[in-house]
Amino acid sequence: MKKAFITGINGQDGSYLTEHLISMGYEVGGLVRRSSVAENQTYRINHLEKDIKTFYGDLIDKSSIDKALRAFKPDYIFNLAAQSHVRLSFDMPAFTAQVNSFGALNVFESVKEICPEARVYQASSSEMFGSSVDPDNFQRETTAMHPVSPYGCSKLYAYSIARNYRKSYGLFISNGILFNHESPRRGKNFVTAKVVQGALDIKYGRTDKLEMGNLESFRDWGHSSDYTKAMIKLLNHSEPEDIVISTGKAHSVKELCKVVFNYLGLEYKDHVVINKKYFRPEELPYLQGDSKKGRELLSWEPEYTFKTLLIDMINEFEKEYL
Ligand code: NAP
Ligand code: F7E
Repeated sequence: MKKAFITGINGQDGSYLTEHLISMGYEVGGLVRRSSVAENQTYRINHLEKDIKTFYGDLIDKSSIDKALRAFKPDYIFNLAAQSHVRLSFDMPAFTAQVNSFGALNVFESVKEICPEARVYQASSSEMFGSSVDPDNFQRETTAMHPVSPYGCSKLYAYSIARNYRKSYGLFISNGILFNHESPRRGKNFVTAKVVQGALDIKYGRTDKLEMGNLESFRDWGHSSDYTKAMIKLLNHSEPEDIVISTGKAHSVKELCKVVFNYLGLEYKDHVVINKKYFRPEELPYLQGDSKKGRELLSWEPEYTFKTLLIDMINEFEKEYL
């Protein structure tokens, strides 16, 4: 039985990844932070509790990673833990770098010292491309990276040091450069979940308005369940690689609002109001990923489309209103 260890196991991706790994016969362990309100923290993995082994720890505290790796002895490590909110990374740039950059470095150092044979997945992000787009309007593995947020910069450091440790020390570290992916388990302050919840609040008479930021940016949105399957395929590939995972289709935030509100029989223009507080100091205007390399190398295809992703979120969120 292969052993997989996940940092960020109680996050959106960590929970889907755990389900996939268990269904494939892996033994799964993971790192969970100490939280003041423990009751709220593990809701995404409570249903998996009896099948997984969790360790208290924090990426900022290398000794906690060391202890967990020594005890669990993983074959695979998925480094998903991060301060993952781009807008908030402008409010907390140093903390974001501590966790996302130096936290990743801590993981790679621990792997080098304790389990150098383990295969490591680093959760890299399309946010690393920033303002850079190829002339055909896609971003791919070869596209220059010019991040436009503290989050993007922090992830670029982790991506780069992963490649450096691969070459310098022969570690098996792969970067999954994932474009936006969502699900019913998405944090409610990311735009898809915010719009779905806001539209449902309006449909069920709890409010009449939804305050939003920039509606003009474009994102390439996929489903976390599909994308976490690609993570497993990437670590089972014979060589460490850096690959893009995306749907290849860009939609604007405005279009997102339109689709969700229309599905619920509402007109978004009657309810959405702009509040500058949700704008970023610098916006990433356009993301559209070319995942040809990953699809061919890993025989991976997404099952969800933009529309079916949103319907999945609406249906799951709506259960709380019925
Ligand atoms: P998420 O739901 O925000 O989960 C992040 C996880 O990291 C949570 O379990 C969180 O624990 C944990 N964490 C945060 N700081 C930590 C620390 N200092 N030490 C240990 N654990 C810590 O994010 P996600 O959507 O699942 O994304 C997973 C990874 O992929 C992240 O690295 C993210 O940056 C990256 N990524 C995401 C996307 C996307 O669109 N979802 C795209 C590209 C890359 P708490 O619950 O205690 O906060
Ligand atoms: O914003 C716009 C906002 O916060 C998407 C993370 O998973 O994907 C995610 O980062 C867009 C932006 O995701 C609101 O300005 C408008 O243009 O859902 P988001 P993100 O910043 O793209 C990348 C790939 C990651 O790696 C990250 O971890 O929507 N937008 N109005 C808004 N966004 C939010 N959050 N709230 C608004 O009210």
